[in-house]
Amino acid sequence: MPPREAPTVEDAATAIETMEVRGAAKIARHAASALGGLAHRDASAGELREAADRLLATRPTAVSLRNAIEYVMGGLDDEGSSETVYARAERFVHDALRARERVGRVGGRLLQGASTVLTHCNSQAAITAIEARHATEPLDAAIVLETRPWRQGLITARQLAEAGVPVRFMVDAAMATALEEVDAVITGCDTIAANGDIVNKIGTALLSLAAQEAGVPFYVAAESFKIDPRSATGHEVPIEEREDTEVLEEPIPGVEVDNPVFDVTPADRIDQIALETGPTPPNQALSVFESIWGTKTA
Ligand code: RI2
Repeated sequence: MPPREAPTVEDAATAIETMEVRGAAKIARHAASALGGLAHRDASAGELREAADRLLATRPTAVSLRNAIEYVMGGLDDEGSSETVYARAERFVHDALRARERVGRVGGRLLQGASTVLTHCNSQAAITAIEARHATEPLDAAIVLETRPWRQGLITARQLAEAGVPVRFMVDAAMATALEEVDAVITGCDTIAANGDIVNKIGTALLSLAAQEAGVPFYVAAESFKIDPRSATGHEVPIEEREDTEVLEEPIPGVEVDNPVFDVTPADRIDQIALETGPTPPNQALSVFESIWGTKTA
């Protein structure tokens, strides 16, 4: 990460808030880069702490953001300096990208034997896994759900099509119909709770239920920095509520809009999580976090 290319803290915070930069891993890398850039400009410990708070307040659900910030800011502990903060930011960005490649390979192996796979929302970890699977043996199709209200499924559909994967695009409500011909579901996630529940884009919980009913395996692709040791279950993770206008452009008098953008998929509906260390049963994800990040976070 060349320091000159690092965004300013305010630019990074605004880009994350407005979802110009989105995706659990990408927002974590973006925040780490911004802190690294600030540290490189010899910011004081106070300025760095203020910047960390500003970045932390941008999006509440994805623990990847908090883990990245805590890891980078850990450079201030034990006589650390802004130089240590910069070095940690660089290391986080580098390790996060390497972790995604590994997650992709692990996820690709989990999808072996599946000819038609289905995904929801836009997760670079899940896309990397689908691409890895397709590279080993061509898929018949990747079914991509639209993912209301932001329609991030469109980004996924484009990315997979550009990678040469045959894509079929369906509305969210068609998931049960789609599952009749799907061999495996794979999604990303924003947070994995200590018990292995995952928090991902709204609709994932329903998808996991439909997959269970249809007897289709449900996999999650995620880097270990999306594990939240402080949330015992997914229901302790704060769920972001976004603007009403994302759902209903024009208000209707007497109609209230609720727009929760994430939901909780219980651990017992997840077959395996593809972490960078290998396929992991959900209830063992926490021990992977502790072995990788336990001593590195602040
Ligand atoms: P990667 C996204 O959140 C989606 O919920 C996606 O499944 C998750 O982050 C993980 O994405 P949003 O920022 O880190 O679109 O795998 O709200 O790219």
